[in-house]
Amino acid sequence: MAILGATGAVGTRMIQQLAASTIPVAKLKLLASQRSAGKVLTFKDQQVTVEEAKPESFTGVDIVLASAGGSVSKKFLPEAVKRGAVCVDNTSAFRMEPDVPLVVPEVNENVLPRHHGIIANPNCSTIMMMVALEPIRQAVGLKQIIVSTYQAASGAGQSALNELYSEAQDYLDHKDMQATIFPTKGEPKHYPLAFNLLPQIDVLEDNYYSHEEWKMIHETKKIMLNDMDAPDIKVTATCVRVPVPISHGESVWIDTGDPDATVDELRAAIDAAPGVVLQDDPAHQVYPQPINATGKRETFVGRIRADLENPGAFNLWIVSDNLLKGAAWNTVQIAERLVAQKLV
Ligand code: A2P
Ligand code: 11C
Repeated sequence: MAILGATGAVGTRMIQQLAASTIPVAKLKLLASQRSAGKVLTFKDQQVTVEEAKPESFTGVDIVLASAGGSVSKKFLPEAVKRGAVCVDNTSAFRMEPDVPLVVPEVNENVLPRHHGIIANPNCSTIMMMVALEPIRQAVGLKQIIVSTYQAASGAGQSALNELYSEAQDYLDHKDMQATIFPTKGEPKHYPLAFNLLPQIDVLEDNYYSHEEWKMIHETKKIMLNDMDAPDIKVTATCVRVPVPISHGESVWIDTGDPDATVDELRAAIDAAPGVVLQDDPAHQVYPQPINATGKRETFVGRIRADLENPGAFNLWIVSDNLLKGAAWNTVQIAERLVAQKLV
């Protein structure tokens, strides 16, 4: 196996998740940029030296887990496929290609056999929403989703997380905060995230939606309905970066289309589903929080309330570790399913 982007916020967690997975790993290659070549990382009880990624790095590799950015995936994954590897890609590079399955194993593992060498891991904020809403869709139906996200700094990578910490320190030291990354690299303006909220994740498109919002809309349709433009579930999103290090939160309004649906039915559906934990005890102030979800593979759901004026509609609060279920764990989980289904 190989991990491309092994030194990053997601890559380092892929190493841990792989070590804890059911996949038998005979040999692991850790690949990153030239900057990290020679660095030594630990996999299980072995010391593994990081290598600079090159097309030849993938010779003899069965499975590649990639999280080194879209352009790096575009450059290397076709080379890996050419050399016989199956790639699970955590970037957005191939997600919308029709022959690339976009997979959340709890929801649509059935599309895995259609792969042609590349399987895409969805965006973190989409994955957690799918794990929470698919059981509701199956039990009572799903016609519409309106989501507002509260996304952690680590979604933008390790250097962005470091920037949040240094800004927070500067703020507390009464110094000017130095913003160079948020809202997103490559934009002309940067704003501090510490003690702030930024309603922009990724670039703003011509219609003024951010690319992150676009992903939530179209990835949801591709995962749930197998068609990125399917009209059967209406989706709209507002994505906001919050000064939380790890774990995204989402406030989600849904219309199930069933005016007789009840909170108890939603709770029962979530309680019975894999990968999602009901954490909803208002009498005892129990609800999901990023601080508690961090380090866990599951997605947590609470604050389930019926919309008081729209029968069949509900509000929910969803939290999950964006680096684990949102990225490293979902990627390793896909690889586990590929091995179990003998698709590698
Ligand atoms: P490196 O540490 O050598 O820069 P993050 O998402 O936390 O920002 O991490 C990005 C990951 O992608 C890191 O492992 C980084 O390696 C890797 N990476 C960045 N550019 C390249 C590249 N051109 N080739 C291979 N890996 C890359
Ligand atoms: C963020 N959701 O929080 C993004 C990170 O398409 O895989 C993941 C981007 C992606 O910034």
